[in-house]
Amino acid sequence: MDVMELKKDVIEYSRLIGIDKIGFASADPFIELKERLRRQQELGYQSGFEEPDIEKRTNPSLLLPEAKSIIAIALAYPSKMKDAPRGTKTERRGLFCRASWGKDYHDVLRERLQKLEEFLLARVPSARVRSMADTGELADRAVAERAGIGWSGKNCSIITPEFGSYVYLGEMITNIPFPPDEPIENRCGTCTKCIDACPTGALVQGGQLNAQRCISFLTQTKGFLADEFREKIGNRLYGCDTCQLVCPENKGKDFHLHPELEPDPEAAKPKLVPLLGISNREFKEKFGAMAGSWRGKKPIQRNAILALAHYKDRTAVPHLLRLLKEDSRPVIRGTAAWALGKIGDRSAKPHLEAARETETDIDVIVEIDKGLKLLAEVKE
Ligand code: B12
Ligand code: SF4
Ligand code: SF4
Repeated sequence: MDVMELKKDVIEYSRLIGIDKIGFASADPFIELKERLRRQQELGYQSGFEEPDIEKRTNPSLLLPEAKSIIAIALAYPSKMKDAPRGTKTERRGLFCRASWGKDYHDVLRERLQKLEEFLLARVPSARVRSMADTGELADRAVAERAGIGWSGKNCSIITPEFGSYVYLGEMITNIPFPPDEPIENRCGTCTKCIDACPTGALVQGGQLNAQRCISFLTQTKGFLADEFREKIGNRLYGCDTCQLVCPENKGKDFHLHPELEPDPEAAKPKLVPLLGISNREFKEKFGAMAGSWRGKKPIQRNAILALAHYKDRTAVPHLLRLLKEDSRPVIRGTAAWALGKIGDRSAKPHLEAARETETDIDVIVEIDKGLKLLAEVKE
């Protein structure tokens, strides 16, 4: 087998099936990353969404015996929405981050990787392969960095010279000794725009994230959001793009190479009030195919309530009162109570007081008290 020739063929085939960038790396253990992951764990900086087994994360041969190389792939996604609907004072809208626009990228990458596997196996029937994207054990960014897909930016993202950081990453471990590519030069230089722009100070220093403070993570939690973050979340329903939007390397980068990654504007930027009363079925129909729905309806609805509070949208008051009285989920009742206080419409006061009498959930009572206190501070 001529591995140079095979590598050339794999690259050529990858273009045919809509892979925008491909790189090859050795399957050696990721020593530096191992230390990094341990440190992040010790500091309590992880999100909890990562694979917990650090050995598996950093030693590809534990995932595929005889692992010799890793093929890294990247697919570019759009950063601008065509015909984006605009929110108005009476019809406010929330926002899903760009990585949730269009069809769930896990499905899109899985399909590309499967085609690549089939191609390789047809050429080398004895090949062993194992593919993953996001939900696998490996750190996709560390693989992409080693394979020369892009550099690791101070905002933590892998930045490609061609598509900026708006790329999804995936990889395939193989037992074929493909010649590796070289990592590429880091172009961040003295820039610190992402660190300066992060609303919560989650980027504690270049390339180091405290995920517990990252809005992207916070939008995906299911409980009450800590008070200090409630205003910072703005109108984000899922994810956060701030540290990518301010990045000069992303300037003018907006690629529309895959029809399935085009957003449905009404789903990517939905009206907030209708989200409060959406049924499970409607939610699944409208948002079910998007990556941003993976945690279900509750976090999105909680975030929609916080977004309405952020806008101080008085048209939402009757809807929030209904949630306070009728919703079976304490997080929704409590967040609605706080939002009513934040919006500052004093007509909500007797309703909050009545709910204070009948509410049995201690966490919700705490939120009702916060709502009443906020209302008491409202100037006539
Ligand atoms: C957990 C997770 C999250 C968590 C934590 C993110 C984080 N930065 O750790 C949360 C929920 C916050 C999150 C948010 C986002 N995520 Co995410 N997430 C993951 C996941 C599942 C694991 C990441 C992980 O292991 N983190 C641990 C840290 C330590 O490692 P890392 O950042 O991945 O790797 C780098 C560092 O370790 C660094 N490093 C290693 N050693 C050292 C030493 C020094 C001194 C320094 C400076 C750095 C350094 O180099 C590595 C390579 O760049 C990956 C998929 C996967 N399986 O890898 C997707 C992934 C990283 N996420 C992705 C995306 C798109 C996002 C968001 C942009 C989504 C959004 N718009 O909201 C944000 C970006 C937030 C940010 N600034 O990082 C993409 C990244 C694509 C890209 N171009 O980089 C991935 C790869 C998913 C995918 N397959 O496409 N995510
Ligand atoms: S995704 Fe948002 S909150 Fe997280 S590091 Fe970037 S700017 Fe900060
Ligand atoms: S904003 Fe500046 S420092 Fe941050 S990732 Fe982009 S180039 Fe690097």
